[in-house]
Amino acid sequence: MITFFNADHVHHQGKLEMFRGELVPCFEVLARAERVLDELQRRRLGAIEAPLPCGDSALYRVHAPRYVDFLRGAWDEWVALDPAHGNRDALPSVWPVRQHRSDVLPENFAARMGLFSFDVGTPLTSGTWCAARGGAACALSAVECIRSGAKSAFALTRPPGHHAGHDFFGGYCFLNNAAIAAQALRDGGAERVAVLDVDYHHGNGTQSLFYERADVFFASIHGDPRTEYPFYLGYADEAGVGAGCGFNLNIPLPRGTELPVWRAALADALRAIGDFRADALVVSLGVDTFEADPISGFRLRSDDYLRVGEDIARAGLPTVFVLEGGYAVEEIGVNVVNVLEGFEACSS
Ligand code: SP5
Ligand code: ZN
Repeated sequence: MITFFNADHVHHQGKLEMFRGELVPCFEVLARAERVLDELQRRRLGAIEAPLPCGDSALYRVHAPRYVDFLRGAWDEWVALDPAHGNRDALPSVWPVRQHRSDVLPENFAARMGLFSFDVGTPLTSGTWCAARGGAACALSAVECIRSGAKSAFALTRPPGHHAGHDFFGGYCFLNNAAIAAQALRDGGAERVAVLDVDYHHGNGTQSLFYERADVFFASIHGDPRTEYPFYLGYADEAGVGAGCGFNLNIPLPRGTELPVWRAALADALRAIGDFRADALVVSLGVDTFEADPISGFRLRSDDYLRVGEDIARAGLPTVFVLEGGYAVEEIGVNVVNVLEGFEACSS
C-alpha cells in the first residue's frame, strides 16, 4: 500500500488546549505522525511518497470560501493584532449560538475565530494552514492512486480532519481530509462513495457535510455522545435528511466497549455500506479506540487492529485510509500499521 506522507505536518505544533478550566499541553502532537512513519518503514508496508501539491479548488468543493480564506490568513491577522502573539497560539473565546447571526462576517478577529469554530481545544498556529493543506494534498493523492487502479492508499497526515465542517474547525481539525477525498472520488466519476469513520469520536464534520446527500454514505462507530466529545451530534437516530434520508448510520457505543461488541458494530456498518453498493470507500482511521488512549474510553488492543483491517478489506472496495485521532503516542504506529497490514493480508 502506498502512503502519502504530509511532511508539512511539522509546521502545526499546537502548544495548549483548554481542559477543565486550565490550559494543558495538546494531545495532538507532532510525534504521532512520526511514530506512524517509523512503523511503516520498520514493517516495509510499501512506498512512502510526497503528495502532489494541492490547489484550492478541491478544498472549495467541501469548505466555504470565506472559511478557507479565513484559515489562510488567520495567523497573519493574529500577529498583526499584537507582535507578542508570535509565540502564542490563537484560540477562540466567543461563539454565536442559537438566535445569533452567522450570516454577517464580523471585522473583529476573535469574533471570526468563534464564528468558524466550535471548541477551545483546537489552537491555530503559525503553520496550521500549511500543515492542513498538506494533509488535504495527501488525501487527494491517495484518491488519484486508487482511481488509477490501486486497491488502497494511505494518507498519513496531521492535523486530523473529521470534526471540521463546511465552515468550522474544532476537535483538532481544520480541513476535512476524508470529506475532501470522498468528494474528489465523486468528482472523478465514482457514483456512490462510502465514508467509514472508526475514530473514537463521532465524525460530526463529515456527517454534516453529507447529511442531505444520497451519493455519499456516512457510517460511524464512536463513543456515545451523551457522555463523549463532540456531544452535540452522533446519536443513533440521525439517519440523514431529505435526499440523504437513509444514507447516514451512527453506532454509538458505551465507554469500556471491547473488541467483540465493537467488531459487531463494524460488521453492521460494513453490511450497510455493502447494501449501498459503494464504488469506493474512505476510512477515517482514528485509533483512539485503543485501551490506553489518554482521552478516550474504548478498550481495543493492538492485535485487534489486525482484525479491523481484515474486516474492512472483506468489503472488497478500493479504499483510501486517512489518519484521524489516536493519542497513545507510543502505540499509535503499531495500531495504525496493524489496520493497514490486516487490510493488505486480506485484500490480495
Ligand atoms: C480527531 C480527534 O480525535 N479529535 C478529538 C478531539 C477531542 N477534544 C476534546 C478532548 C477532551 C479531553 N479530555 C481529556 C480527558 C483526560 N483524562
Ligand atoms: Zn478521535
